[in-house]
Amino acid sequence: MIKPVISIMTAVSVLFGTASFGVSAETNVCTVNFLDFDGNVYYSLTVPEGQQIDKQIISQIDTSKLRKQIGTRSQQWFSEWWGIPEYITGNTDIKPLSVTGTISLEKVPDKHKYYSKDSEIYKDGLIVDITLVTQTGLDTEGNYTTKSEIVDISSTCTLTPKTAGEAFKSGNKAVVNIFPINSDQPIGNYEIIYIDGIGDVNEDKIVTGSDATEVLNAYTMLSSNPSYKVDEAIMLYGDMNFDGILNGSDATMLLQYYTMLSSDPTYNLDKFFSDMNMKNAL
Ligand SMILES: [Ca+2]
Ligand SMILES: [Ca+2]
Repeated sequence: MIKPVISIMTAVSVLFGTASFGVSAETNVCTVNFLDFDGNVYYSLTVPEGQQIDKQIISQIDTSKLRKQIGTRSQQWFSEWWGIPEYITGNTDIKPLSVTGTISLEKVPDKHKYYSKDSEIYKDGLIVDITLVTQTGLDTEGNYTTKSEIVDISSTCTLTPKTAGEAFKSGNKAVVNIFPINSDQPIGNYEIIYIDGIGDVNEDKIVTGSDATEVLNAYTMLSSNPSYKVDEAIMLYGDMNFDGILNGSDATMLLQYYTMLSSDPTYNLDKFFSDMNMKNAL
């Protein structure tokens, strides 16, 4: 009675053993290549056919070097691996998805003319964008699908020089460089000029009520006598609204500026023109 059982057990054991041997001999080992953005092998591992890739191994692949500078304005970096099969059935290439960021200077600041060396360099009007193109997958024809967004980084950019004092240290013209945050490469630059003496029609290097009075007097003379020859300095420094003619508005503005200056010694013409929203002073 016992013998047949042993015989069957032996047969099962042999059969099992043979079957087992057969599987290991015939199981293929597949190479799984993780590619870089250019299609070169970045990381490689082997997986027995029919097996899954250990997710932990995938998460431990150092992707920090999957970063590529494209020209001076763009960078491409890794976001995720695309299309990892659940079971590996043959040699497999796995492509990376990426995000490409391109920085662009859309507009330099509005203000190009400065009237005080105490001013900060104004940033108003500056537009610097980063366009982010994120790959979301591959379509059936093998093309990347993407989504885009534009991020305004203007507020984090810095201007050099920072002040009109630095800019006009050795002349009345200067170039301002625009730097994106954490970058030592400017994204662009623009020229600024310094215009001295506006408002100081009597050329004593200070704007006071006397300057406003002189402008008002000249305007009064001009009103009653159109052929009245306005003093050159009054015309040059007293046309406060830059419209090319001398009138009551100029005297009023000059008086307003003098009033502001009297109550706040740090006030200056650049602040004044900015407060007055004087576009033609830019
Ligand atoms: Ca003066
Ligand atoms: Ca005027």
